[in-house]
Amino acid sequence: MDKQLYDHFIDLLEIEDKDGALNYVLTLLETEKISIEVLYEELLAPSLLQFSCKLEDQEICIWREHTRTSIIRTILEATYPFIVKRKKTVPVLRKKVIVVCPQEEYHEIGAIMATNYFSLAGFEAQYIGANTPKEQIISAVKALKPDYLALSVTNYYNLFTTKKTIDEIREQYPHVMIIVGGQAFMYHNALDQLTYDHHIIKVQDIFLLAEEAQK
Ligand code: B12
Repeated sequence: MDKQLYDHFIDLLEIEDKDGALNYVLTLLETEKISIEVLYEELLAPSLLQFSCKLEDQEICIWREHTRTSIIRTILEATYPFIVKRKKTVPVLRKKVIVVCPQEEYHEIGAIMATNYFSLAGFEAQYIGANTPKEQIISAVKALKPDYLALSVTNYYNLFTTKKTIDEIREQYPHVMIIVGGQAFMYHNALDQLTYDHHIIKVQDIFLLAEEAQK
């Protein structure tokens, strides 16, 4: 992607110009200058992951980070019509995935992006939400009968709850395939105690999973 596009987007975010940033992204999508994938991976994700404050701005850092997150969240939701449009061109897999963040996990931008990727790859994808108690995840699995349960975890401290959730799903619904994704799984040994079927690091790899699911 053209670095100028990213720099301009960051300039708009730096001055917290929500309308400007939203219009800029929507124009890029409408004119097909960028794809959803490029938008998510090269504009939206890095704008959060690389957020930093100057030393003299420490006092205003937290609310500025929250403001930026809120802008990105709005932009992400505003891309949904483009997902709906593209979904019509994608072969249907007849595989259902539910995406969820376990209890105490409030980071959900990555989970929403992953859900949209699942949709673009042909899955029937449903995002349940952030901070979802184990009982609610089990209830959703019971009601929706998914082929896959995808857990998004960012905070390392939520891995214990994640393990308990997975163990119970495994026991009650052994045919449901478990997918894990998110920053928490990148820590050393993070996956050791878990029984999972797929650990997806790059969201693009959801398309590879779709190919495998088709076989
Ligand atoms: C935005 C943000 C928040 C927001 C989240 C809002 C929201 N609605 O999501 C709020 C303000 C709520 C927040 C709160 C906190 N945060 Co915070 N937050 C961030 C920040 C700046 C960006 C996270 C983000 O959205 N990244 C962009 C997305 C797109 O990236 P991603 O999540 O990695 O997702 C990608 C992949 O991982 C993957 N993926 C993710 N999930 C899944 C799932 C599947 C199935 C698949 C296939 C792929 C996949 O796909 C995505 C696209 O590539 C990070 C900084 C950082 N370096 O990450 C800190 C960060 C994650 N937070 C951190 C912390 C410590 C906290 C708090 C504890 C702070 C506090 N003291 O209150 C709380 C914890 C809340 C909780 N209990 O969950 C730490 C985590 C450290 C750790 N222990 O692991 C970080 C790393 C900041 C830091 N450098 O210290 N945070």
